[in-house]
Amino acid sequence: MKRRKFLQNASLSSLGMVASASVIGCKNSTKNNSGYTSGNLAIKPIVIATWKTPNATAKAWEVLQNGGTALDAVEQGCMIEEADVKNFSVGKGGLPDRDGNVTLDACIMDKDGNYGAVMYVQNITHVISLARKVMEKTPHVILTGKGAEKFGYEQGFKKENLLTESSKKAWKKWKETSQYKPIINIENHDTIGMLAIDTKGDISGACTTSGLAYKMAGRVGDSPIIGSGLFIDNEIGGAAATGMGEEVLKTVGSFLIVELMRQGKTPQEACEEAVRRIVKKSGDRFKDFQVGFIAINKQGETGAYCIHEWFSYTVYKQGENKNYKSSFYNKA
Ligand code: SD4
Repeated sequence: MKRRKFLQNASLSSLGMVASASVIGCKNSTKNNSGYTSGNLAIKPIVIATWKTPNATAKAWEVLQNGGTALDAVEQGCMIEEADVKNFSVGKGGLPDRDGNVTLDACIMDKDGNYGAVMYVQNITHVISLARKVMEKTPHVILTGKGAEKFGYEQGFKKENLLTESSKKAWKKWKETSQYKPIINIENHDTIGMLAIDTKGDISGACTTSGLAYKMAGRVGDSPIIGSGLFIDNEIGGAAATGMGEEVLKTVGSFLIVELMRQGKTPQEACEEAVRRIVKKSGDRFKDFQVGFIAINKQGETGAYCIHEWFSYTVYKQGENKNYKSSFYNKA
């Protein structure tokens, strides 16, 4: 498992693509923590994602630069992490549950408020695309487990073994003690939540994960649940979460952030309020778990906040792909 420690503002902009990001007028004038002062201008296209995920944001950016929709961008961006076997929290190579089964959760939400999700899916790598199929090809919003898998095969998805040798090895090591206690930032935290604004100014979002490592069989976290792991309102903005899903679920964190932005808070202020809400409700327990949020508003202003140090997020805008260290609550 990886310990996530990233330098503030570490530049990842060597990925080569130089963009002609356009700007549109807006009333807000706010400096946000990704170093962008909007003045009277809003920025698009733009993509923001949880953790250090420069390849995913680069892919999304490429889609946006070619005039693609925010929906295509977030799907294709997330697919990069799903296929990356070195990411132990997403897709193929994700760490398994206690029984050694890799089970995936994902959701996607578009500019019109449409939403699709899959939960507890085995044997299919690109669950973000499966979630999109649920949204676009079924009368439903959520499919789970075997039903989702069956639908996937009908849609042409490939059956694959998602448990890689290194994840299997890590699981066997875990079984020696079988201790299930969250260890902040050292545990399984690379879930990707991604938000994008396209050249038309429309917002979409996606979130995909293998969930907490060594979870109980059948466990589903916040990531595929509308309003918790992800929420988009094209009039206002979007938000996504990472970390201890049980705590995000109890406060419906992403929906809360979008509603706080609707009330006039900046993305940064809204993320901070959502984290404070979780901390307050948890009593002393917050010391033992991590939660991080990212948010974007219609003007392309971004925000991020977490409970404990070392959550980071990646923003691709104006031709630059950068990773930022999030500010955090627990200074103790
Ligand atoms: C979950 N929120 O299943 C996810 C885990 C996560 O980075 O974000 N890991 O609870």
